[in-house]
Amino acid sequence: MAAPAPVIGIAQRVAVSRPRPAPMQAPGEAPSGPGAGEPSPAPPSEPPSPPDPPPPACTSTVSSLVAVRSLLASAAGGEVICLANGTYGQLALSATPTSRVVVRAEHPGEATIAGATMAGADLTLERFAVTDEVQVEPGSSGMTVSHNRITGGYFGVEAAPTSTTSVDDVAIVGNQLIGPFGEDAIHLNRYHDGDGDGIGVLVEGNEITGVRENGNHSDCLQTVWVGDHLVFRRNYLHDNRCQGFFVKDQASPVVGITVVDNLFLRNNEPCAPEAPECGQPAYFQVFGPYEGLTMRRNTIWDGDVTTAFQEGTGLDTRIEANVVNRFWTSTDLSAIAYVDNTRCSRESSGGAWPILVPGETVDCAPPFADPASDDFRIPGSTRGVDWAPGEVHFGP
Ligand SMILES: [Ca+2]
Ligand SMILES: [Ca+2]
Repeated sequence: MAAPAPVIGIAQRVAVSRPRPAPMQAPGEAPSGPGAGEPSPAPPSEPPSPPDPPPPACTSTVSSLVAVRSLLASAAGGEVICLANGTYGQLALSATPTSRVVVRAEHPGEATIAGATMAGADLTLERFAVTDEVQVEPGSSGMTVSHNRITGGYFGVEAAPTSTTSVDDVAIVGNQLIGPFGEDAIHLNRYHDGDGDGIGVLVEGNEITGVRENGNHSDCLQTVWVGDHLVFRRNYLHDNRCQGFFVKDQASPVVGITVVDNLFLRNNEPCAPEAPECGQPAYFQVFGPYEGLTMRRNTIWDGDVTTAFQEGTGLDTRIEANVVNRFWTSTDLSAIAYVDNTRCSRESSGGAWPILVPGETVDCAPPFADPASDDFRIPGSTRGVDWAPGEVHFGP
């Protein structure tokens, strides 16, 4: 097969285009990070995929944003406020009900909003067609963005516009995010597990496509400025030119990164017209320091796709049962647990992999079930994704 493209462009990429509170360190100038710890025992298996139940029944149906806001202002908790078919402006939600309030399209995908803001606590935005950014506000908690089709905005979903204030327990679940966006499909800052359930932000079951580098560092998922308990699972990224899963610029370790059962396919869309020489981003790119990183059963394949580790690692790092075309590191991963992975190439450039790589299979053409339909399961294998996109409902 053709030699992989050099990764130098990846190492030189920076994180954000918005104002930055701390100076960037050029790659290579940063300390190499703390030593890695002892490999941990295998974690328990993940819970099964949540089903996509029918939307909750409407308790009220209205046909204006003013009416939505009015109902929300007087909500006692537990309401499901539905918006009738139509095209509306930006939906600004702000409330702290005593229990969750859902605001959704009465008919999935048939109410279009020009973006949304979400402030307060325990609100769900569900089943809309969304043409501009969904912004979860700093200081909020328990916000859920669920089963929308988001097709515009500087960011598709931003949670949150802050480098300091935490945003607690956000869930971004089941959405379609279809680029191009001004920058990223999902942009996370300062996520935090406020309720102690082990999840600071949940990004699950989303389809992300059409994100192409346009010179603004166009990522499918970007997270910077430290957070804790990032959970990214069962997402379907395809036909992009993005950094797909990207963690960087933390002044202290991110505690808890769980990346499980995601399917990353094809990252070779053309550069956006605004940036014709944009280079080839890594589809999976994690910078240290962090503690408690689990990368398990991801499939990252098809085309020029790179899984890169840089600038340190940390305690309790486990890379297990993935099917990855190309692993690459510029940092010392020699003390991590790396077990039972299938890979085509595994490279280092100034970094190191463990001496012992139990269960590693070298295979540049694994017997995927049906690549033509993006079914990249390997029959009979416990490596890589255990689902296929055709079985999953994304969006409204
Ligand atoms: Ca939580
Ligand atoms: Ca970005």
